[in-house]
Amino acid sequence: MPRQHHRTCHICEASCGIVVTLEGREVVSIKGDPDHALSRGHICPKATAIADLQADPDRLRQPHKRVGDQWQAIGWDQAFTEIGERVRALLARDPASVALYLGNPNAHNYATTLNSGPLFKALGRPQIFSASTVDQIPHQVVNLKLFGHSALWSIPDIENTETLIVLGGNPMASNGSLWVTPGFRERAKALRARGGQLIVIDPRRGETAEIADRHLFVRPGTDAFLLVALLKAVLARGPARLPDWVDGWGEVEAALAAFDAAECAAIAAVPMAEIDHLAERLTRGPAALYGRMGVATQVHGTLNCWLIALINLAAGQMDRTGGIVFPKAPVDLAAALGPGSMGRRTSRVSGYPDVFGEFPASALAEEIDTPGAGQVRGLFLVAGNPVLSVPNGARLGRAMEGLDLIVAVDMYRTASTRLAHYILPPVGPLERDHYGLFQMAMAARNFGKYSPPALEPEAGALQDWEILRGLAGAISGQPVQAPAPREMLDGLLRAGPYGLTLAELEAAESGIDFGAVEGGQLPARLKTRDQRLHCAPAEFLAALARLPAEAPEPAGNRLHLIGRRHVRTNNSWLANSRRLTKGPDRCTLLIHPDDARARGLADGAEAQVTSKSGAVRLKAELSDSMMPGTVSIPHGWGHGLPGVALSVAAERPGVSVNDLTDETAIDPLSNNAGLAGVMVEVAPV
Ligand SMILES: Nc1nc2c(c(=O)[nH]1)N[C@H]1C(S)=C(S)[C@@H](COP(=O)(O)OP(=O)(O)OC[C@H]3O[C@@H](n4cnc5c(=O)[nH]c(N)nc54)[C@H](O)[C@@H]3O)O[C@H]1N2
Ligand SMILES: Nc1nc2c(c(=O)[nH]1)N[C@H]1C(S)=C(S)[C@@H](COP(=O)(O)OP(=O)(O)OC[C@H]3O[C@@H](n4cnc5c(=O)[nH]c(N)nc54)[C@H](O)[C@@H]3O)O[C@H]1N2
Ligand code: SF4
Ligand SMILES: [Mo]
Repeated sequence: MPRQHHRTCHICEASCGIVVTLEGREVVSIKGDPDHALSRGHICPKATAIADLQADPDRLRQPHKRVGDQWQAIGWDQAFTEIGERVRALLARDPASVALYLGNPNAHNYATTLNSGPLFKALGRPQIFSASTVDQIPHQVVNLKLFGHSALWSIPDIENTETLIVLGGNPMASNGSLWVTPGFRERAKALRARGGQLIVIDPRRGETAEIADRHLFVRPGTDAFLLVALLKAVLARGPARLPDWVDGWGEVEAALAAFDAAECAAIAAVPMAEIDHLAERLTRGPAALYGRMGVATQVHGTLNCWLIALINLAAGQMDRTGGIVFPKAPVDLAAALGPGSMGRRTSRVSGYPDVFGEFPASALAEEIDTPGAGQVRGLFLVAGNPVLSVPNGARLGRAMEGLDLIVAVDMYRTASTRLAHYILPPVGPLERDHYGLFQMAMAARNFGKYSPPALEPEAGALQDWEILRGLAGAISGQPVQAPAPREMLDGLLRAGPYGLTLAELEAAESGIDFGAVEGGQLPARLKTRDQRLHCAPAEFLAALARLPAEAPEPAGNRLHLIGRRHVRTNNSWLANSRRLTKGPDRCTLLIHPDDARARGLADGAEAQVTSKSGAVRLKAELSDSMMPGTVSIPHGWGHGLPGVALSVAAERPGVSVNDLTDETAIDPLSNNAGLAGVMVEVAPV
């Protein structure tokens, strides 16, 4: 008898409701859940790939140990015992010699989030690196400095706005980020049907720009200049419309006096008339300026996120229905987690101050390949593939080859885990429970859903959190005594704004809807000591003062490299699903026809792309969707390294854009990687 399970898709932030039909252990179908108030039946092609993940013969189902280039399947007891001994030996020689890299899927697993602590503790004071510093950490720094808590999130209120400006995000491909907005297309359609405008500012006219009212090109990496010009244009239309709980505005205005809007606009290559139009829309009706990945992953990432907040504030859109709103999730992250601290220690080699306890992922390689006390000799990779996802991943891969011990918690042999000494795989995707601990705090509706496992784990299989506790126990010699994740979640829900129990949430198979997100949450929810919004942190003002001297150098004959996402990929890890990889080659170099012609490069021809970090060869795809002077290569490819055991991905391995990116380009305010606008040379092969 087929049976149905209502679940949340755990693959990306959109958190769509899905209905999985199973017969025995076989997935019969995966469909959108029409009764899910947040996603309203929407799914993307990746949801159905959960069936491929569950059934994939390449997915590891028991621990593996590498001896030379041979892999042996071993039992959990042996794995934990051997790892425990080896880690203790490393720590005895040098207590600072073990590091962790935490990858993106951790953010989609509440149980690992709540259970990493014991492993950190068992490792003493490990250096911690994560995908956060190749992604969203500037947003968190701005949350901390302005609102008092790194996890106090705000999002555009798309259902009530009249103008949505998207800067450096492509929700039509990514399904939204730091903004859980499943079915973006339908929401954008509704916005336009009510007479609203969607405006996209991006060096590529991508999938979101294609459905927008207006698209503007911006020179990669110059958004801070654009945003300064826009803020000045907003203020030129009248005084800032500030709520009375805002401090520091005078210092912001004084700092802006040093800038000329037209000069800034020229650096960004955006016409001043367009900027005036944006300012007009922002100050007219309910409107929201949203910035994401493309503006966060810059050396000015924090400055960008801050300026975006200032523009929304000045235009009177902060904490306003139809503007920028603060969702009210069943678990209040700003109450459940600490606010986040910065600058308590510095990294050994380059002296980067920590941000929320993390050093830049870009600095992991130098911590491994630079000798001396505190040199990293052992590495835990938890759900990450940094060789493909971190700038100059090739250097990191070379460095990792020399490590004494790598333990990967992952279910595949990837470009990174192939170098591990042990791979510890978790259960299949349908064999664990799910609650969107982080996602619900940034959702387009106030909503919650808990998904129990749809399948019993296979015999002897462990969940990620059980593996982390097993490792912590094996290293410390003390079994971890802590409540089960379900109990922890129950406590967090009870303490949350709706006082729910886990049982109540679990009983609602399509989740519980707590209604529309709304303005008017501040100042009550501010976590600053004085419950006021501090809009002029000293280090942000100092960075703004440095900005004029940091305009990108002229490109000359070189081109600016940017990335892109596609709805059928998810970072590096869904490339082994045939139903996703079918269709045209997606790992191509997008280049404007004029730039291609100038280099004698034909459509479909092989191009060599060279940067100061390295070179790759891939097929050129000519397209006037690219801003002239700019090329794009997607990330998450490069599965062709020896020892990678992904049989479907091996047919189309692609190349890694992070062989070209620059591990030294780092936002000093957040440790985030600067990905936007790496300079490259392009030539036909
Ligand atoms: N140039 C460039 N680089 C980028 C980006 C870009 O746009 N351009 N994007 C950046 C961003 S936003 C991110 S988030 C990072 C992603 O960077 P990473 O997190 O390092 O990489 P992923 O590709 O997400 O790899 C996830 C790994 O976890 C494994 N995995 C999947 N699910 C689970 C699970 O449930 N448990 C365990 N234990 N393992 C699991 C997968 O097999 C895979 O090996 O890449 C960043 N790098
Ligand atoms: N299908 C799919 N969905 C995903 C993922 C995936 O890999 N595939 N990854 C997930 C993850 S981990 C994340 S973090 C989110 C990210 O989600 P988004 O933030 O929406 O990321 P992207 O789709 O990469 O869009 C970034 C946009 O920034 C533009 N851009 C690049 N450089 C610049 C610049 O200098 N200035 C401006 N203004 N724009 C620039 C790019 O052209 C691109 O259109 O997506 C998530 N969802
Ligand atoms: S948009 Fe994201 S959450 Fe929704 S079905 Fe696709 S992968 Fe899953
Ligand atoms: Mo990400």
